[in-house]
Amino acid sequence: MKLLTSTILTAILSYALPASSRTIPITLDIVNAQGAPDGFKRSMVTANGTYPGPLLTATKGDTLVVTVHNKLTDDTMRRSTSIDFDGIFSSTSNAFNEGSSFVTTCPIAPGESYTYTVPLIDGQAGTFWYHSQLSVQYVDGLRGALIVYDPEDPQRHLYDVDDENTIWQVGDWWHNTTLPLLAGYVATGIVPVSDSGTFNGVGRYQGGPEVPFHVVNVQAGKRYRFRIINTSARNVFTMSVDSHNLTIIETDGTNTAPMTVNQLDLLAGQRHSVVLAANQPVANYWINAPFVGGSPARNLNQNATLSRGILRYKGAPNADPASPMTLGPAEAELNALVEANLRPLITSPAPEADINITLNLVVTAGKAQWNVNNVSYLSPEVPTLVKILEGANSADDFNVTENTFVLPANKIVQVIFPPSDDDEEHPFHLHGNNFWLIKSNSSEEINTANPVKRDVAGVGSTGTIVRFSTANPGPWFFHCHIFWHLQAGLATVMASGLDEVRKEVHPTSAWNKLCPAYDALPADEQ
Ligand SMILES: *C1O[C@H](CO)[C@@H](O)[C@H](O)[C@H]1NC(C)=O
Ligand SMILES: *[C@@H]1O[C@H](CO)[C@@H](O)[C@H](O)[C@H]1NC(C)=O
Ligand SMILES: *[C@@H]1O[C@H](CO)[C@@H](O)[C@H](O)[C@H]1NC(C)=O
Ligand SMILES: *[C@@H]1O[C@H](CO)[C@@H](O)[C@H](O)[C@H]1NC(C)=O
Ligand SMILES: *[C@@H]1O[C@H](CO)[C@@H](O)[C@H](O)[C@H]1NC(C)=O
Ligand SMILES: *[C@@H]1O[C@H](CO)[C@@H](O)[C@H](O)[C@H]1NC(C)=O
Ligand SMILES: *[C@@H]1O[C@H](CO)[C@@H](O)[C@H](O)[C@H]1NC(C)=O
Ligand SMILES: *[C@@H]1O[C@H](CO)[C@@H](O)[C@H](O)[C@H]1NC(C)=O
Ligand SMILES: *[C@@H]1O[C@H](CO)[C@@H](O)[C@H](O)[C@H]1NC(C)=O
Ligand SMILES: [Cu+2]
Repeated sequence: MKLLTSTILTAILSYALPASSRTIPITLDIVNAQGAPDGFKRSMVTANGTYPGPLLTATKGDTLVVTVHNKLTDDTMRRSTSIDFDGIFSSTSNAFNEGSSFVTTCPIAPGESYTYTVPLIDGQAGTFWYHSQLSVQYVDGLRGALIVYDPEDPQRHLYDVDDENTIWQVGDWWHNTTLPLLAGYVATGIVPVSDSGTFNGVGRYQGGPEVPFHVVNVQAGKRYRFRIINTSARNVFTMSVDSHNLTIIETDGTNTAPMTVNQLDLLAGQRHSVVLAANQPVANYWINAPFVGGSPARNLNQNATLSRGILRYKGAPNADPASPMTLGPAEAELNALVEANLRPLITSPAPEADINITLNLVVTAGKAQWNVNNVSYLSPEVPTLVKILEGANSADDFNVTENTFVLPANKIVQVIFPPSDDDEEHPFHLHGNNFWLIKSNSSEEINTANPVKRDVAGVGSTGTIVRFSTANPGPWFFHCHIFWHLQAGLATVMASGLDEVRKEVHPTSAWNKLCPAYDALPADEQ
């Protein structure tokens, strides 16, 4: 009888779902694998043995059901794991599947499995990615693209091709594994400087073997939607393609009014879709992806000029471009993206703020320690969400080092980052939501009328202001996407609507088992 009832209920529920809504089952085996993305062989943490991991695709409105099997064994890197689907909105009720270690979940212990059910809500579509959200583990390779296609894309007429071959993932790469690198950072206060940059998983370092560059094939006369994802953990990449313009149409999952540039910067975690018209003579062209991040003098393997790919027209020889490798357009021809000039395709004015929060980012000199308002974030042992479900109700219910801001539901929160005196931009990323970027570091102007909405924005020397809504309550991690800085404390938790969270979040028994399993692990398996 019970079975019958639930069968009928399932039938009714599926009938009520919109026709486009499908369930996408995905399996990811998290394994250590030997690889040499830039020609230097090392052990990595990967999804299914590759760097980047397998491409995940879905259509607007689908539900991803991602089963992760943790098969990690190499103890020079973290052995537990947790997956964040970066940029994907999370409803309050699904906060426990959001993947942020010690904020919304405990990590998955080695030998264990967990299934993340991730419904794509609010008509969200665009360019996203997934990565480990446990310490700096994604530096070891666990990163990959997640594309959500929109069959009703309002900008579909602007391009002809958008498929698995039009994704560009740039990332920084280190020869050593993260536990020794992190120990070096803690001992010296100097963020490890990357050995190389990779373009779709391949790169070169100074003096290393001539690993073939990734080739992007195009056909003259066609227009391509390239989806660029900065999967780096530190470096800022500057993208350009010799002799071609790039028309930006998407920023972090938000459609933008087309804007043509010939160079754009992406901070760690940021994404852009650009349209490239293959309107030049049939030939090979350099795709330039140089990066900056720390002093190259600290790592003589590094040569940012070697971070690149090849755009090959059909009919062109199987060879490197004849032109020299440059860092991008010459000064006189430069038409670079200014973030503050981006406009959403559909105007979305920022509502007036109900609450102001000022966040001051300050490094402790000579130490691997970053502070937000004098507090260096330390992951709690009991995840924030568990504390809330157990009754935590105010900031006093969290240790000061959890840097947790308790906020009411259904308000507009304005976060003001005063100008920093650091020469590195900190890409601040909000989980589960996005924000109106009303003041970009690239401009002095405050724009509440038609700001772009995105989920990662750089905080730098001119100051940054964002506004977000707490209509979707939850404990949402808000942190620097330079994961070395995050690990050194550059993070906060924006915990809104705690009563709503208690009402709406009903975790599964599989999720409830994650913490006891993780807590029981010896230190080297955590
Ligand atoms: C933003 O801030 C960074 C770091 O503080 C600075 O180096 C950079 O030039 C600024 N960006 C722009 C476009 O002004
Ligand atoms: C990952 O590997 C597993 C095991 O081979 C396979 O079943 C799964 O389909 C792969 N996942 C993706 C996304 O390719
Ligand atoms: C990694 O770091 C350890 C500890 O500092 C060092 O002994 C080892 O040589 C390094 N390996 C590489 C490949 O840099
Ligand atoms: C990726 O982000 C990092 C860190 O913010 C940055 O140093 C690097 O230049 C970015 N890459 C691109 C292609 O913009
Ligand atoms: C790129 O855009 C500039 C300015 O809009 C234009 O002058 C130039 O002809 C374009 N170049 C190509 C290759 O389309
Ligand atoms: C970096 O690589 C480029 C291209 O091979 C080369 O021209 C340049 O000399 C290299 N830089 C250094 C510092 O060796
Ligand atoms: C927030 O700060 C801005 C700028 O200082 C100020 O104009 C505004 O009145 C403040 N809003 C609230 C709700 O405190
Ligand atoms: C940070 O600490 C310093 C020195 O203790 C103090 O002067 C300052 O007011 C504090 N700032 C904040 C935002 O709490
Ligand atoms: C709680 O915060 C204090 C500083 O106020 C810190 O020393 C301590 O390590 C924190 N405890 C935990 C469990 O995070
Ligand atoms: Cu940072």
